[in-house]
Amino acid sequence: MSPNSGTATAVKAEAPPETDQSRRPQDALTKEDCLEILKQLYLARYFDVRLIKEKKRGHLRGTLYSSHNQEAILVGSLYGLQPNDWVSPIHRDMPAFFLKDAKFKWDDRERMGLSIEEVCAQVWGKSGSPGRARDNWSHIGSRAKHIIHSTSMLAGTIPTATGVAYADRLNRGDAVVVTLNGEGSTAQGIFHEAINFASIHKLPVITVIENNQWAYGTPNELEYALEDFARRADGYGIPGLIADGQDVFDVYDKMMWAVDYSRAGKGPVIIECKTFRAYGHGDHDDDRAAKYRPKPEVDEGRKRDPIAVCKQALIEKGFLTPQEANQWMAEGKNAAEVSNDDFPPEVVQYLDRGIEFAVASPVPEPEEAARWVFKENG
Ligand SMILES: Cc1ncc(C[n+]2csc(CCOP(=O)(O)OP(=O)(O)O)c2C)c(N)n1
Ligand SMILES: [Mg+2]
Repeated sequence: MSPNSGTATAVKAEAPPETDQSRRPQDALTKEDCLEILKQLYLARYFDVRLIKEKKRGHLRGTLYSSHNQEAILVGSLYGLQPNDWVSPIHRDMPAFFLKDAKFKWDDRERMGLSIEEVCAQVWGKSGSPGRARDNWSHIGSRAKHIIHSTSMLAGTIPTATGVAYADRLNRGDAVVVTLNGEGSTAQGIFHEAINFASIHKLPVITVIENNQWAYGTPNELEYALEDFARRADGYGIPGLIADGQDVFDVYDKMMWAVDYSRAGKGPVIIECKTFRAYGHGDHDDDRAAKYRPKPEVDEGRKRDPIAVCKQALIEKGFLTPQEANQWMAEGKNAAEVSNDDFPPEVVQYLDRGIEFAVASPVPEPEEAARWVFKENG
């Protein structure tokens, strides 16, 4: 008897329309949407370069995990979600905390994302922040805003996301849960356990893998033996899509396909977004990374800046003239080379407001250190 015989039929996931160019979700986006998407890319980039500058000036403590060159993954994954959908960002995804549900309402404190004030206060370690200076910057979340708390344990958020999706289904909800992870996380056993469970129970968990080709000092070829990471999905009988992580509209297309699929109750999806880590693992690793990654590899990986790729797409869509595209030129520049004039003024003002709030916010009282460790009385 062949080991493959038996009564169970092989699970076959619906084929994703990776080659179908006639029905792209991006083609339904209005000009206003597309310009907002470009602005959100600027916003994510400006957050990153501004924090690098603030840290160099000695205004910040803690490690900075740059999302430079990976912004299209954040914006493209989040833009089409419903407010009640859940997201689970990790260390490299700081802008995701304020980009969730930001579409046209950055300043609305009621929206289903953290405000720029809360996120900046978290980075500055102040009491006006969700974490109240008790932990690393990126270790924030909000149950009320449907953001799963990030942790240091790589892949640790995927089982949590699976549990959130399971609970939502039991409560007859229609939310999808989007987890963002580096490709390094996928070597954890819990990655397999969580996705296996989600696929068996057809839970709406969309796992975005930001494949930036490095996990700290470990390159892709020492992380997995497949050509495309997305093929791991085959082992769970679920779709595994590949997106161009530099192209916000390609990420959006793959994400919207996955959202439709998962929301319809068909189960989880993995989306591998191919990109490249711009700097070291964190700013403490920049000098070492310059030695363990050959310069030609870094130049190649950063050649297609997501802001430039988006502008080109908008020109082709007829939503931007070449003159308008040249108005702000942040692309291709490191934090040290870029100035406020390279960004739309509203982007700079938005961050200014967050930073002003953070700086003015007090540090927590010393008595707080012993609070929220054990169950509080009353
Ligand atoms: C379970 C676990 N193992 C190791 C670490 C230490 N660590 C933190 S980030 C990191 C590399 C992560 O690489 P990747 O998942 O590709 O994300 P990237 O930093 O490239 O965005 C490692 C090894 C950890 N936090 N958790
Ligand atoms: Mg990585």
